[in-house]
Amino acid sequence: MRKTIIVSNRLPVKISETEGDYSLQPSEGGLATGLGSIYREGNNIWIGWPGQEITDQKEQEKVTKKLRKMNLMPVYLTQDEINNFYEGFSNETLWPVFHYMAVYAHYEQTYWDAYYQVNKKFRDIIMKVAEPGDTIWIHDYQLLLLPGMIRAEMPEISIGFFQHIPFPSFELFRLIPWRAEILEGMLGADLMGFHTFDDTRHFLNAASRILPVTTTANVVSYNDRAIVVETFPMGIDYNKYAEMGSDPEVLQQIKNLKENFQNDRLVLSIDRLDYSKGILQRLQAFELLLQLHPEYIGKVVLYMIVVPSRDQVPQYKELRDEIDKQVGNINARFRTLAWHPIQYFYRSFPLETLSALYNFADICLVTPMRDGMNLVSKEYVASRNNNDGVLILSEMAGASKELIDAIIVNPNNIGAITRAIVDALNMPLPEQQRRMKQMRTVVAKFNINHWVKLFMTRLQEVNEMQQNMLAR
Ligand code: GDG
Repeated sequence: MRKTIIVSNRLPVKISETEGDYSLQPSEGGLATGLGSIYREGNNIWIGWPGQEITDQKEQEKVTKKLRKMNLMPVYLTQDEINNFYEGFSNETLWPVFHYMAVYAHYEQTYWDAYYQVNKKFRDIIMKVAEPGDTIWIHDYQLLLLPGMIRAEMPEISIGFFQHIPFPSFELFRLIPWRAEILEGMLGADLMGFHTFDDTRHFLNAASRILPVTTTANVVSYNDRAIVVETFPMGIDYNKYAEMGSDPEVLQQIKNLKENFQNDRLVLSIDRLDYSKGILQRLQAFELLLQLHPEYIGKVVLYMIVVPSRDQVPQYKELRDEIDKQVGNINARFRTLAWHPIQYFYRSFPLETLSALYNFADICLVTPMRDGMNLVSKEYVASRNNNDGVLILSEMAGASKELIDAIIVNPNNIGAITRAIVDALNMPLPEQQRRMKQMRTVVAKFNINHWVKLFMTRLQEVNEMQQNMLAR
């Protein structure tokens, strides 16, 4: 029977260990939910790193057994591989360049070597299970070489690739010393997907400038194959967020928030710690708001959650220290006896708390410098069952191409963010509702299931086209 193989760096599972006993919990992320309908079926499978270093072979066998029961298959990484492939090439080379922060990029041969080797490791494991007629869907920037490596082994297999982060303009991409190898790897796929039309265009442009290929509209001709490159903006599990608003635990937390912030308007900000998220600029805009509009002192609160991430890496640690400093300064400068301008949390929260905040916040402030899509903006919209509330969204987030009824801002323009907050605070309810309704229609329709179906259907069509071309 033909099967589908999903491949991503991380498996959709959380592993916890107590005294040598490993317990596995499925993760609740959007991608895991969307792809759940695929990998849990029949003999389909999801291949990836379980997210924890397990060196002992016996332990590995135990965990593998448990994972296999969930249709998951592990790729175990050593600490060295985690350091050089994941934290190194993926997060210190590709991540900054793809997010237009090239000054943060390190181009290390050891990182590249590990990236190549780990992509090969993934390939070897896939080769153990892949059979002719199967479909393979590979995800994201950690595995850019994998489509090409599989193609070399199985020329006729159907391979889809989706990139969750931006694809930068050619002028940025060309900086990477291994740019040709990366593109060759990606072009092993039959169908390549990005969140936005600009990412798609940038990829096509980079391919045609760097490799001896011909491109027409959205097709790259390379090595006698036609690779289709298209835009698939990813959605969320809309119903989950809409329905969570009536969950008793969420309702209780909303009640608590109402009691704590009786007279305050709440501006919500949720991100992982990352320099691409524009957290410092957001703080500056909020400070400017209080400076230019003292009437909001004592009345507006910025509720800011930063989820810990990579904080052993110097740039991330510096960012964290700088956030601490700015939050401290703003709170010291503007606080009153009864009111704190910024409620800042450096930790993650359960989904119920997030949902309560999405429901309660008057404004959601999402101002990344670059973001592939940005799911927080969509989750806020999906949670607003009363159709009120205002989303302020950076034009650099992929989501801004769909959520055009948000207040769209350039995240580098601090004054514009401040003005957007003022506009949001003063937006009449009918206008809030008009905008929110439009956005909810978009988020509801183009949800995660729609996205998965669209990509898989297109992959099948492209594969049929390839088969016909080969038969000719
Ligand atoms: C990549 C791309 C693209 C956040 N804090 C908590 C928490 N979250 C959840 C949110 C949301 C997710 O994390 C973050 O959304 P992103 O859009 O940043 O997704 P990533 O997977 O990190 O990033 C991005 C995405 O892929 C999809 O293609 O949009 O551009 O960088 O779902 O709700 N969840 C919980 N507690 C928290 O404190 N439980």
